[in-house]
Amino acid sequence: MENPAQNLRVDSARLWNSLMEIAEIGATPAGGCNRQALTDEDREGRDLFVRWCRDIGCEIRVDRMGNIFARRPGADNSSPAVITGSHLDTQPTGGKFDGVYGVLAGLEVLRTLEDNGIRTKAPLELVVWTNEEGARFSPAMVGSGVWAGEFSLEYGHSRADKSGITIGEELERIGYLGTEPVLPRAIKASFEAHIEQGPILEKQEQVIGVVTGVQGIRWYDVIFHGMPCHAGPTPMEDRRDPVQALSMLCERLYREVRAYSEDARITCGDLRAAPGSRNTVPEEVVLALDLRHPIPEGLNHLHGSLYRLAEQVQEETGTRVEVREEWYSPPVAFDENCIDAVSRAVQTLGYSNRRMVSGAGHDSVYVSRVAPVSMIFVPCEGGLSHNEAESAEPGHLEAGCNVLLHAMLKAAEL
Ligand code: HGY
Ligand code: MN
Ligand code: MN
Ligand code: MN
Repeated sequence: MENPAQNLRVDSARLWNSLMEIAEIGATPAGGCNRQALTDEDREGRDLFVRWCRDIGCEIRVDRMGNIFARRPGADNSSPAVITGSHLDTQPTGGKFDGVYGVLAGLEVLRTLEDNGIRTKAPLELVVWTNEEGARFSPAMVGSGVWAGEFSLEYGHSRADKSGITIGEELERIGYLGTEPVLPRAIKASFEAHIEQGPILEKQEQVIGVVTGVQGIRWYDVIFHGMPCHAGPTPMEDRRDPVQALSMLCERLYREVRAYSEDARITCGDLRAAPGSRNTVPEEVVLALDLRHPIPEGLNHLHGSLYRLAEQVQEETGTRVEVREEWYSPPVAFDENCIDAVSRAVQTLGYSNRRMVSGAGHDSVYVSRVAPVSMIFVPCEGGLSHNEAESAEPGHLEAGCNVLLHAMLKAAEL
C-alpha cells in the first residue's frame, strides 16, 4: 500500500510569506535584518514565532537559556521526539534567511501535517536556539551549547556584550528566562535546514546539500599592548605602537593560512583600539580572530601558527602580544542514518544534490553531542551570507523544506 505521505508537499507561498513577514522585524534600510540576540527585535521575532506555533496547537516550553521548544504531540508521546529548528538571531548586517529559514521551514512542516490531518507516531519538536550567531554575545551557539552540556548555565548567563550587559539580564528583560531546566530530553533524530552560506551548490547547480558534518572553529582575542603617547611630538622610533605589531602579525598569519591549505579560513571581523583617539597611540588593540579548518590536524596547525607568529612579532617589536582563547568547536561528523534519511528524501523527491561539509557553524554541532543529526542545505545567491544582500530562491527554499518534511516523517515513523 502506498504511503499516504508520499505525495505530501509543503506550501511554498506560505513559507515565503512567513519569511518575508518575520524579515520586517529588524529590517535594515539596505534590505537585510538586524535582530541581534536578545534585543527587542529578537523578542518580537520570538513572540511572532510562538504565536504561529500556538496557532497550530503546539505546546510551548522555554528553558533557562531562552531556548524555545514548540512540541507537536505524536500518536506515541512516550517515544523520543524528532526535532528540527535553528535560530532567529542575526548578525548586525544579517540577511533574511540565515537561521530563520531553518526555523520557518520547520514551522511549514508542522503546518503541512496539520493541514493534512497527519499525526506522526513520534512527537515532533521545533526549536529556536538562543544566540547562535555569537555576534552580540560570544561564543556562538551558546544556547544549544549549554543545552548539550558543553557550557554551564552560569557560564551561559554570564556572557556579556560590549556594553557589559549579560545574557542572563537580557533573557529576564525580554521575558524569555524560561523555567525549564536546560537539559536534552530523549531525541530520536534532528534535522536542520539552512542556506549554504557559501558558493558551492549554486556553482555546481545542485538544489540540495546533504550535510555530512561541520568544520572546526577556534575563536581568539589577540591583545596588542602598546604605550599610549602623543601622535605629534613622539618620534616613530620611540613608540611601542600596537597597530604596527598587529599589522605584522596579520600579514604573516594570513600568508601562512593561505599557503597551508585552501580549506583553511582566517577572519578578523572585529577590531577595537583603546582609548580610541586618533591623535593618541593606542594603549591596546584587541583583534577578534576566527580560524577554521575541516579536520582537527588542520585546525591545530593554524593554532600553532598563531602562537608561533605572535611570539615572533612580540620579540621583533617589543610590543606584548597576548593570545586569549575564546572558543573551540571541534570538527563534527553527523550521523550516518540521518544523512541517509536526508539522501533518501532527496531521491524520493528527485532533487539534484551533493554531500558536503558545512563551512559555517550551526546549533546542530551541539545537538549532535546528544542526538543523531544531519542538515539540509539550499543554495543562496552568490553564496553570500552575513550580508544584507543575502538572498535565496523560493523554489530552493521549498525544495529544502520538502526534504525536511520527508526526512522527519521517515525518522518519526509516520
Ligand atoms: O560563525 C558561524 O559559523 C555561525 O554563523 N555562528
Ligand atoms: Mn545560521
Ligand atoms: Mn550566521
Ligand atoms: Mn550559523
